[in-house]
Amino acid sequence: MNRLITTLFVAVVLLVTNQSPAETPNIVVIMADDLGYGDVSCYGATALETPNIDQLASEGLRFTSGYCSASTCTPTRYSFLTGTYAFRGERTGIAPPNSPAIIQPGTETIASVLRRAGYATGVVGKWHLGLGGPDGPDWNGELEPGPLEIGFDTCFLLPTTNDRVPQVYVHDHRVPNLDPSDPLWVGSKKPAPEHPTGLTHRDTLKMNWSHGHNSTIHNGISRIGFYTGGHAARFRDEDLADKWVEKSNEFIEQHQNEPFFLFFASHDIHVPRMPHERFQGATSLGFRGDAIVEFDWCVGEVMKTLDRLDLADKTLVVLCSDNGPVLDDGYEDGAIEKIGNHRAAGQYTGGKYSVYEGGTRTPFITRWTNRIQPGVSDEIVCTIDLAASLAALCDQSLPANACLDSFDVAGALLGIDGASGREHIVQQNNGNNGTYALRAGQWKLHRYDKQTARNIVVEKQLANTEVPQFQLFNLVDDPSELQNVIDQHSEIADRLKSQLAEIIQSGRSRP
Ligand code: NG6
Ligand code: CA
Repeated sequence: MNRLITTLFVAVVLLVTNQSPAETPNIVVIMADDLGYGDVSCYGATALETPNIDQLASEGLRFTSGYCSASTCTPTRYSFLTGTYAFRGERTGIAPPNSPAIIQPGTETIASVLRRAGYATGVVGKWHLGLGGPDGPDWNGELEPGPLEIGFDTCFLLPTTNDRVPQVYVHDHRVPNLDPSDPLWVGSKKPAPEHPTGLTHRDTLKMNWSHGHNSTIHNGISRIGFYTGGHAARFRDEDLADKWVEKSNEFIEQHQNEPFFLFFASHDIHVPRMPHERFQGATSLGFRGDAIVEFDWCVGEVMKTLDRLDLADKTLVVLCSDNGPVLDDGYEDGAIEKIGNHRAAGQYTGGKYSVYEGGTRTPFITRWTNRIQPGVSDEIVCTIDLAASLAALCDQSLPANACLDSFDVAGALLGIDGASGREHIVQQNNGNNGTYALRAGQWKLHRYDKQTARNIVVEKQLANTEVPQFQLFNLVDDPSELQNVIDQHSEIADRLKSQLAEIIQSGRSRP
């Protein structure tokens, strides 16, 4: 029914705007890394300016209840691609450097759906969903399965996340520029007693680590995990953003005359924050702020390409983040010391690793020039919904056993009058560890099966504190989730507890 309504809405909009209904948009999803609700100026930041993201928002729809599914990277990306909550899957927590592919070939994904609809599909940037078979990636050989086995025609990737080894790109199935006489080795144990690390050579580092991140050193930065070899293939952290822009623009240019889907997964503003020299010092917030400005520049460059190729009114752009903010995430980059009055999560409590709103409520903007009426939307939408929503926009039906938690909210994403977003959304932190929240309308239930949670103060993410298994908040009266009202509203809490248990147990929430 929902799908029928969307199709009708879209048909009406297309008629009103005098477009042929056969025309479906190109799709560009730009996902930032660790970007918080309050980190960009159109969401209230005043300590820095993000003119390109602001422009996207002023030409499109800015969501005040736009979510990612989890407050860490791997589970959000898993859910975005598969349309299924990550807590249903195995090994969906933060992936280690040698993780095998987490999404199995044959799984329906947003990319496979769009490919079936005739789209050219590409992913550029951070992957962090594992590569290779059960033994993990064969770094010197064919890196499969990976994105190409789940619906992407092409990929140009940072294989894990840049605080993890190795610092090499992956193009389709290979690490480019590998010299066979200098093979790449990646492991979790120190390869030789004399191998320099962030512990043994700490005084040589250009950015000190604060916790973890003290293994192999590359480019003056020590990382999680060890590696040797592959020197000709290694990149400089400072050049990542330029490379993503180059590859994203290349993909758009190559496919400008056919429908395309580009997933641009920026590494900004994840640690190690090492923006290009031309952005270093751009803000008063240190490298964390400078990385936000670098990300904003990337958004602008992609928008310029769409304009230059006359594609802005043929392209739906979605801007989102993979989880909320964190200040010190393992390196001494000044993020805490220089924060001043900047509120990375806006008015929300918590951030990365937490199921408070700060963990998953993030910047979320849609723009489709001349189709989306510019404005602000309070509808609840989530990155997990893009699979079903884009499928509906492209008139593709989803198999019953696919995208199990993805709702068709295309009408809300396009800002169509009267179209609503989700009624409820499950939030989680990392993998399948019994920490959840359920937002249903104005109410928010937290559930901690282990009765412990990361400290909710963004500046002090590492501390674990004891918490009651259930807490209830009223987001209208108390958006910052400071007053647990479970004792005053036990009947509402009971209803949400059952609803959450039902969503978890039934194995799906999509009708
Ligand atoms: C944590 C890392 C953190 C970051 C995170 C993944 C330590 C102490 N912390 O384990 O630095 O890498 O994993 O971030 O190692 S994410 O955005 O990719 O999920
Ligand atoms: Ca992240």
